[in-house]
Parts: sequence; structure tokens; C-alpha cells
Amino acid sequence: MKLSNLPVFLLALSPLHAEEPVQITGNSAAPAGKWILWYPQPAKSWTEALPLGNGHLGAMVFGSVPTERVQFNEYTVWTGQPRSYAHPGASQHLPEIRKLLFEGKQKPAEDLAMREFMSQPLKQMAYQPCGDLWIDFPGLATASNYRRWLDLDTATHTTEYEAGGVKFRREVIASHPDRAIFLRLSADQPGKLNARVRLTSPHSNSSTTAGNNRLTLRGQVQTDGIRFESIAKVEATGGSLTEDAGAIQVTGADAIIVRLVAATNFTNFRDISGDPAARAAKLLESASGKSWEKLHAAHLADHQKLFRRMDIDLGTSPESLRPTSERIVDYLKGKDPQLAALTFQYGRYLLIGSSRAGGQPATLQGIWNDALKPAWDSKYTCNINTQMNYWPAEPANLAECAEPLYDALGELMASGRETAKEHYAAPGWVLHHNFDLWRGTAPINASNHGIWPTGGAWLCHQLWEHYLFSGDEKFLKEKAYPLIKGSAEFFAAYLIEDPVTKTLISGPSNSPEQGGLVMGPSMDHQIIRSLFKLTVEAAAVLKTDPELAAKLAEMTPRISPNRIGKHGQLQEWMTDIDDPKNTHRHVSHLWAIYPGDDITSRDSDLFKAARQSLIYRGDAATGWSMGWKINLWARFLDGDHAYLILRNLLQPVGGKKGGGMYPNLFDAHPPFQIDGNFGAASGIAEMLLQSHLRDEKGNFVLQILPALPSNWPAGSIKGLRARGGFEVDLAWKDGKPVEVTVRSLAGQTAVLSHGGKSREIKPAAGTATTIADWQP
Ligand code: FUC
Repeated sequence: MKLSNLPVFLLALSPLHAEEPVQITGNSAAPAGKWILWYPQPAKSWTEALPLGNGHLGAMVFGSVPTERVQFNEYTVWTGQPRSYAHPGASQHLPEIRKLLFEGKQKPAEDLAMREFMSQPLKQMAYQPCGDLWIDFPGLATASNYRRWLDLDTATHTTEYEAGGVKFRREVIASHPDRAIFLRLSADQPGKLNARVRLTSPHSNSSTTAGNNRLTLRGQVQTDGIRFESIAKVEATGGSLTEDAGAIQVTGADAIIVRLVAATNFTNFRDISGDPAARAAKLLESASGKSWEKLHAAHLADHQKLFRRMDIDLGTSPESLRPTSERIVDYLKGKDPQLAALTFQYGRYLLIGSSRAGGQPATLQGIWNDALKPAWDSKYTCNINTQMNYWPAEPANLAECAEPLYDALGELMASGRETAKEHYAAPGWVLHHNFDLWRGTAPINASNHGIWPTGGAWLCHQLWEHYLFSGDEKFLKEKAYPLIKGSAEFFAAYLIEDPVTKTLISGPSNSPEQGGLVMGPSMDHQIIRSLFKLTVEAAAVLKTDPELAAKLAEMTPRISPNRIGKHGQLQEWMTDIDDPKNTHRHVSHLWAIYPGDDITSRDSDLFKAARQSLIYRGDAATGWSMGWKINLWARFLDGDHAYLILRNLLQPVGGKKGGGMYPNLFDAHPPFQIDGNFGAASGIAEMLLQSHLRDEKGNFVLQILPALPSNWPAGSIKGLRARGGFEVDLAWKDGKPVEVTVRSLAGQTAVLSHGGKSREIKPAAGTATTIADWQP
């Protein structure tokens, strides 16, 4: 049957039929727990609701009375369908575009590129919401002792309130082992639960039917493309259950459990022949028949295996007991150091929720999106944003959460080969500044910023970082190296000699996302130089491809170098045209400092110039830009400046240049964009430990507390990861380390360094060395 022929119950299900909000009276106290976001009122908007996720489903829980709303996402509900975005024959115009740019004719070059070089179609597709689960609790006029909270340690959302002398409680989890969302509703007296459960979708081509204690939502995103099915199964202990007009009514129950699953026809980026109904039924079957206790225990074991790898203490105060939204408002007062620790743990929590093996990478909004037309399509922008999403993965000890990104890269290589061939007549693969579920790799939107070919090369750097952090040669050989090699092959063919400097340069490209189409933006050269170097190193580790390695080694020193300009700045472009008053959010030419290491503190002049560039760019910025600046100031070993930016990021949304936090501690571009949450988490890690430098023997230097701000004089952190396969616990007092424990996974030598002094240690693989009373 075609979907349009199905009965439509949407009118009866409309959220408008929800009852009026009830009046909340009385005060409630902070829930127990160390890693809590809590509120004494229900969420009125989406950015007040709290996120749960299992990498396949995302949920935003509102905790409202008398109608609970759980807005949910399924990870493969996107617009569009399998397709190639490459522009056949685009490469024929490449020489002319380059020629025009070399002649200084930017506008004609951009016009020609717009006509002949852009992806087909010009735009990529959008991540979509799936549905909403509603639970009406009729007859409530007032509620007291209300509170709702998210416990990051248990990944459980709880809502509590009292009404009519009865204490009600709702718990919600998004379980990874069971690939489902579970709700348990309970009361402290039997027979008191009356609830009406409904399931809707914002997609117009959707409908819900009720039967067999289940609500089944069936929908289609567009005429062709993704079809989805979601099932909510309602079970009551005591009381009775009836069905009407697409809803399930529970009357007089002691407790209720709702099991929610969802699936689509998506199999992979080239195949959408799956059967959503069969998949959803199977998911429901395996999520059924288990008690709440059993489900919750499996969920906890899975979540805590990742979450509890780390702990952090930056100081505590009574402020940490206040509702989270109030803490954000008052963070500027400097009395609430725990909010920074919570932000760190929240970044880890959000990565666990939005990016798990077998799923899709975290989008611009992680896995949480309620809009049919989300900002920037809630897709993957890879001239900073997608990369930033994964910055905490290694240092914050969640390496396996990056697996979806590595899987996506395998697909991007397939699609990117076609783009390399059609757009550049080059071997290997290339990814420009965006991709989507369909793995578009060609330049999108507009020639002045869409033509930026180093997105894939940057992501190869992250593959290499995973190898450096883990020492996992199997990963390097099987997953990383084919991608790294393919990217290096592309750039070896792509680079062109600049007629003026005779260096090898990139182009047509741009310095994201300003200055228009140019030849030779500095960021490209930093990324490509790093790519060539790491390819040579990887080939040596794997004892392979000596000819390619020799070729890259020969080309590397010919790539256009970093240059210092007339304002003492690191030049963003080939020519010295930087405007010191330019406060653009992108700080692309500082890639060399972080996340790259093309320039380090050992290159004193360039390091100084890069720092000067960051000063010119200013502190105020959008969320992700502040996230980047925290990491940069940490690399510039300036903890107080890093802290200053973190403080600005932890302001309520509304700053002139953007940024800030919503009440649910989601970061704002604005609107909500999750990269700032992840950038903040990695920035805090970078302030406490750095490991990008190596000594003359090639051992990693572990810089202990390299950028500790004066506001965190005493504290501790456990479980930070460092390059070389180390896990590090640190405790400090009066701004100085007092105890350092280094566990080694790979048995390598580590050079611990602090305050200009260093000390070599070599714990055997699987063992730890603890240094109390730090004496380098
Ligand atoms: C890039 C940025 C924008 C935004 C978008 C998703 O285009 O320049 O600020 O973050 O990605």
C-alpha cells in the first residue's frame, strides 16, 4: 500500500491537543550525583530539553507535566537518496581557473568555477527528525517538588514531582546494547498512573496506527528516498490498557514501560533497499521481554565502561548544587569551577551518545535535531566542524567513539575517487568542505568557499593521531593507511608550482571561509605538508611503498612555507594581505598550531607570529571558534587566556559575536551546534596535558599542566590519554603537579616535562609508574 493511502491520524495526535501546562509549586533540592544537569521546571523549548543517545537513536526529553515529550531521531533519517555529486568534465576547466587566479582575476575565476566546477546538485542533503513520543497525564492541575535531571554517569533522565499526594517518577534511557529508548513511569502508590501515549512525526507523509499494545509510526522523508518506521510498545503493571484513534490509554496502573525503536530502509550510502518495518519489528523483539532492571543494568554497564574511564576535579563549591541554567548565568563570577569539569564530562557524554560503532558520525548537532530545515542541514562540515567533533575522542579516552567517522572515511574515499577524477583528473581521493549521508565529496554551495580540497587530508591527520595515541599497527595498516596513501597520491598530483615563488602550492582553494577563491591559502599547505610527512612515516612503520615515500619526501620541502607578514602575523595567504582588524571566526592558518604541529614552540619566530595572529582575531566568536581558541591558547601555553575563552563560551547565549551555552549546556553557534561542546572538552584536556612534541630520539614528550589557569590552583584528572599509548592521572596543588601516574599500553618511553624540566620513564606495557612529590 502506498503511504498516501494509509489512514491519517495526525489530527487526533497533534501536540496541540496536549493539555495546558500545570502550575509547579514548592522548591526542590539538587539530585544526588557528581555529574548532574538539573532543573526545577520542565523544559519549555528544545534547547532546555536534555539529550540521551545510543549512537543510533537520539532523544530530547522535556520532562513536562501534564504532557511528556520525547523528541527523537534515528541516525539514518535524511533527505535525499544515493547519488553522485561529481560534475563530469569539471577538470577541463581547472587550468583556466588556475590561470585566471594567477593573473589576479578572482571574480572571473569564481564565475567560471561556479558555472563549470561545482557539485551537481549544488547543495547536499539534510539530517532529519524522526518523531515525537507524547505521554499525557490527564487531570493534573498543580504539581509540587518538581525536578528533572540528566545524570551523565548513568546516562539516565529522571523527572520527579508530586500531585494529589502521590509521588510520580519517570526515567528514560537510550540503550546502546538494546538499540532502543526505554521509559519507565512509576508512582509511590499503586493504581495511580493514568496516561495516554501517542506517537507522531513532523514529516507530513507519515501516519500512526495503534494495535496489539503498540503504536506504529510509518513515514517517508520525501517522495523517494528514506522511509522509516518507529514502534512504541506500551506495557502496564496493573490497571488496564485500551487503544483508540492511534493512541494507547493506560488507566489505573502501578507502573508503565514504553519501549521505543526506529529503523529505516538505509543500508549504506549506495543502497536504500532495506525494509524499515521488518527492521523495526526485529529491534522491538530483541528489546522486549526484559525487565527494566535488566535493561538498565545492561545500559549502565555499556555506558560506564566508557564514561568512567575518566574523572576530573577542578575544585568544588556550593554553586555546583544550583540548577544548571542558573550556574551558566553566574559562571562569570568565577565561583563555580565544577561547571568547567561538568562541561568536560558533558562533551564526553555527548560523544558517547552521538557516535558509536556501527552508527553514523556525529553531525553538526550530534544525533539531536528537531528541525526539518536544520541550520547548515545538520550535516558534516569539514573545514573545521566535523573534525572538532572528534578532537576529544583520543585525549578524553573515547577512541572507539570515532569509529563511525573512520567508517565514513572509507566510503568517502570511494566517492572521493570519482571527484578526484572528474574535477582534477587526479588519482587518489579528495573531499571538499562538506559531506552528507550520501557521501558527497565535490565542492558545494558556492565557488568562493566550496572549493577547498583539504577536508579529507585533514581527516587523515586524525586517523594518524589515532595511531599515535594507540600504537595500533593493525588499525594503521588496514584502516588508516589506504586512506592516507590515497589522499597523499591526490595531493602529489594536484600541487602546482607557483610562478612567482617557485614553491608548490594548492589551488583553486580558499582560506575557510573568507577571502574568496585563491591560489595557495596557508592552511592547505600546512595540512598537505603534514599529510606528506605522516604518509612517509606510516609507510616506514608498515615497511611499504618506498617509491611513494621517496617522492613525497622530495616534494615536502618544496611546499610553500609558513610566512611572517608585515603586522608580525602568520600570513593567512601567499601574499601579505592580512588585516589585523579582521576578527573572522575561522582561524584556519593557525591549523599549524592546533590541531596540527606544523609549527610548535620550537619554531620560535613562527610560533610568535601565530600567537600574534590569534591576538588580532580577538576573543569573541561563535561557539566552535571559541572551542578552537581554547585549544590554541593551550598550545600557546597560556592557561589564563584559554580559561578566559572557556569562560566566554560558558555564558548564556546572546553575545554579540555569537557563542554561549543554552540552558541544557548545548553550545551555540548560534543556533545549537555541538562542535563547541567538543572543542571545549578537548581544550580542557589540552590545558592539562599535551603530547604532540617528541624528543630527538622520537619519544613523546608529555607536557604536564602546560596551560593551567590560575583559577584552577588545585585539582586532579584521571584517565587522560597521551600519544605513545599512555594513560595519565594527574593531581596538582598550588598550580604544581604533586602526583603523576603514567600507565603504558605499548611500553614506549615517555618524557615527562613540566616547568622547563623533564624526566624519562618507561613503564612496561600494561604497567604504571607513579611519581609522587613531583621532582623532575
Ligand atoms: C562553517 C562555518 C559556519 C558554520 C558552518 C556549519 O561554514 O563557517 O560558522 O559553523 O560551518
